[in-house]
Amino acid sequence: MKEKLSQIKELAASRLSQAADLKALDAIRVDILGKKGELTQILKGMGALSPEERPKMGQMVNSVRAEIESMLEKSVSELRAKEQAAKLKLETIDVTMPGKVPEMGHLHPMTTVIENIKSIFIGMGYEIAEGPEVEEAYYNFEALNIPKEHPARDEQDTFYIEGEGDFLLRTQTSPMQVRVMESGKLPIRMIAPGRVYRSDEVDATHSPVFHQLEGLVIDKGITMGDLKGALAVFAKELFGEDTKVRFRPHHFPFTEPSAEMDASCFACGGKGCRVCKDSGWIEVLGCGMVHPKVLEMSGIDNKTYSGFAFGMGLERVAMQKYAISDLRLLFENDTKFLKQF
Ligand code: 2NM
Repeated sequence: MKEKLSQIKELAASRLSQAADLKALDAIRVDILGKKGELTQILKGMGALSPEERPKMGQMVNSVRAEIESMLEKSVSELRAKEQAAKLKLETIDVTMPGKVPEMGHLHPMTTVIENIKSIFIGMGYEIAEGPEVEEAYYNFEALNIPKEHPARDEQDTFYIEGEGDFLLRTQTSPMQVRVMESGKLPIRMIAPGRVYRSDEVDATHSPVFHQLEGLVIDKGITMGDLKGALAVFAKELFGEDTKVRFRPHHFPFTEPSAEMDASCFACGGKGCRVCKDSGWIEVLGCGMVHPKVLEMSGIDNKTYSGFAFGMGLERVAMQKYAISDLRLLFENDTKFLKQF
């Protein structure tokens, strides 16, 4: 029995020295010290001993048990320390490593241009009016002096919505201006920015969806002089203090007289370059005095009130400002392109 005890002790020592983790140590504890463990089996076998031998054997078993327990404890704390050290090593942070730089986004060039133009007009006291892109045909055409058989309808034929009523995707933002005129509050000083739609094929200068910004000023005694003054200031703010403007006669159904405004080229100052195609001027917007019939249809007394209006394509402004040669680049959302702005 003595021999058996020292065998158990040796085996325990050798198994403990080989145990790789805390789980293995626990298995050893169960195998040797547990209820069905080897040491317990010996205690159970003590019934066969003589009464004199029994206490001696008991003492020996207990002391072996105590020894194994203390070896176990030592192994447990050693392994714990080892596991802790390994864990700490894994979790070590090298504060000298270069960090991952998060990619910063920025505004789309179209957004920059729109916000830029909006804030110029806000600075001049204009209010912003935004409204539906699906419009009643009346607001998009009739109310702007473009009756059913007018040729201007073909030029900007759009997408009609099937169903009850006469609905379409607006071809300009002027329906919003009609809505503001109809509301009856005067005077008016407003801009209407937003998406508009035309049934055009996509190419370098056309898209079935694009952005427009139109403006409207109505008050007593507004003249073409007010129009020219306001738009000259706008051009200076958009393209620079030295910018000059010129007006060329034009025709729009909703204004009379009508004009197109050019600004002297901001890139070459008017000498002629790639941006202005050697003309020294860039076409910026259409404008005119609101047609008396348009005022009348919206319920404004055209004997007392007059006004001017203007409209511009915002993609064109962005393309000129940033020297972008193909309109499609503004819609493709290719980050290689967008990162340049
Ligand atoms: C343009 C050019 C000229 C315009 C006219 C109106 C309204 F509603 F007052 F009649 N809104 N916008 C206008 C005038 C738009 O775009 C090239």
